[in-house]
Amino acid sequence: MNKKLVDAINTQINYEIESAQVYLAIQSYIATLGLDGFENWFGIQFEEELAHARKFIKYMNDRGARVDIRGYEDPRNEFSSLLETLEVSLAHEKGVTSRINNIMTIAHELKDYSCVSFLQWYVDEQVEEEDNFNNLIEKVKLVKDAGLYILDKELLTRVFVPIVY
Ligand code: OFO
Repeated sequence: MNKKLVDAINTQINYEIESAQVYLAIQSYIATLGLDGFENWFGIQFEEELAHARKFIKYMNDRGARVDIRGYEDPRNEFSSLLETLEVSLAHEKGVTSRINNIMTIAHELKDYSCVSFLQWYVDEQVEEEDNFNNLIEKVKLVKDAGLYILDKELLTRVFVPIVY
């Protein structure tokens, strides 16, 4: 693989693991609010981010490219409300989408069509990631305390679905 693409994917692998830490920190904060469903939901989000990293790592291994695991910045641990955690999460995912799109641009420039095909999964996944947080923000704004209780119970049912890598 071209070094420029290897470097870009290496950076993204580490950012996916950093994303997992972002959501683990949010999960820890939400645990203090007594919202078991949201706590569960963010725990699944943590698992998904690690799976995103592993899927990239598997692909790099399959292409004979070297993966470098690096250190991370401290995630944010303090928030003022549930809604703020969701808004922070949506902003985070928009940043991830931009990063994935940049890697896709590099893959196109290098005519690495295997990588273009592989990256399409992440392009599609980011639509779902942003949609998830947009939906939760809208729902949390719509419901009052009683509704929040019902929504929280609904989120308890989210389970981690392993991805293929
Ligand atoms: Fe890996 O998609 Fe969220 O961050």
